[in-house]
Amino acid sequence: MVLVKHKSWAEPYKIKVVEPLFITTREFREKVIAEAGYNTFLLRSEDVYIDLLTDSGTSAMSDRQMAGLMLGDEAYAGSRNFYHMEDAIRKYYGYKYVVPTHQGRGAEHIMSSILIKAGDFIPGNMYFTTTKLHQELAGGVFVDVIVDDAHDPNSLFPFKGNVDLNKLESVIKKEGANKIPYVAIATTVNMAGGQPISLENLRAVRELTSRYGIRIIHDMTRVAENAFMIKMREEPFKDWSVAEIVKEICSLTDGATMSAKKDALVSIGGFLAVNDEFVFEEARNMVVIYEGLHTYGGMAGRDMEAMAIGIEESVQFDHMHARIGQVHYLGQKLIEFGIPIVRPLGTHGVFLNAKEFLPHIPQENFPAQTLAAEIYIDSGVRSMERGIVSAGRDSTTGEHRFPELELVRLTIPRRVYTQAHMDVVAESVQSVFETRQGINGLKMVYEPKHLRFFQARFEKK
Ligand code: P71
Repeated sequence: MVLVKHKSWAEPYKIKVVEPLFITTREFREKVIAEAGYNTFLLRSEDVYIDLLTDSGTSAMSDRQMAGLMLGDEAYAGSRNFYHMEDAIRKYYGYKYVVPTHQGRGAEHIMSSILIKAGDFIPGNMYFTTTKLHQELAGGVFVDVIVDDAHDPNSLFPFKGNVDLNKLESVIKKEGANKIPYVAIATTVNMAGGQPISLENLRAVRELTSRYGIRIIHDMTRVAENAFMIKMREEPFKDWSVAEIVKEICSLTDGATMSAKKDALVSIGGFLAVNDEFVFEEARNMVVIYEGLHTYGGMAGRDMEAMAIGIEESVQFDHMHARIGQVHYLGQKLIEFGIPIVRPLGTHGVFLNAKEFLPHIPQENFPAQTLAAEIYIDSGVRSMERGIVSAGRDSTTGEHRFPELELVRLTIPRRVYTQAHMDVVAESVQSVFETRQGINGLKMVYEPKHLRFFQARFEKK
């Protein structure tokens, strides 16, 4: 492990290739965001200056990964890159059986279809949009059992990804263990602000679920980021390596779904991994229907090679230190400017608290959606709504869900932007904050049936 001798961190790489950025005018941005229905998902990427929509598939590859692309074995069956990827998953995550998919939601689809039957309940540490939708499509109902602190943007609790064990045990007692195919544990919790779960809590969840014979399925999309936070914040593990903590987390669960577009530093890809041979057999049957053969699952050979290398890079201490250091640099600036954000800072982005930022806009007029559009207009910085639009409608009543957290996510791709970009972002958020009184809300004029936030359209109220 690299010893940290100085207070400051620096990126553990130098830049070999650059991609130019273009700055547009405010007038142009006002026009294109209106044309995009005030939805940042509907903007063209070339009209964006600094793109903080997501950290998904947007990270920079290393020269080793790029070299790996050239080693792509594009055979239809049995590509050598599949076996490299499988070896890396076994080595760093420890799961026995691997089924590749095109991305995370492909794995969620298969896992949910195999394990969930109509009338089941899936307790978890907060919902994620695609995960919950696949649980519902399989006939299940998601039940939130995360600690209350996770719903409070001002709570400074260091492990807001933790499960409230009393809530979990009440659900098990109320519904019966036979109605709970698994407990869904995410590392980190995206919708709470990229918040980690502690190892102590995960061990307690394991102990409780084992008593009732219930599985734990792990959404391991940002597991290495979670492991880094455990190392930093959880005393007993301060001398463990990130890799050791990652392995320990995985060993406390029965299987996982992964969007490799985040931690694993690739543009596309994912997998599901399990220790149970029966689930593996079922998943191998399903993958050929929906994703591709069981040795590529929708990925090219080159993608699998880049993933194998990316997994190894993701657990390096100095990589994670710089990655999360950059997120915290931006967050700290915003705190100094007095901007309301979710605290403590998480791992993959900074989350603005739109309810406090725009207190005069009622939640039904979409304060976070409005704020994301205003930041784009101010500077060309693209962010993402994570509030009432993302929460969707209640599947039984058809009414909007009104989540406690009404957030705008400034998500940082890995190894892509510099501290100077972060300064520009912070200054833009500050200038929108100074003019917040003059900002009005939106009304929704088009609403798709599923995952509405991707394609919904709005007009100024
Ligand atoms: C993110 C994404 C991508 C995304 C997905 C849905 C709405 C908006 C943006 C994807 C995740 C994730 C977690 C914890 C599963 C997926 C799905 N996140 N679990 O944060 O964060 O993976 O995109 O590869 O299908 O921008 P997938």
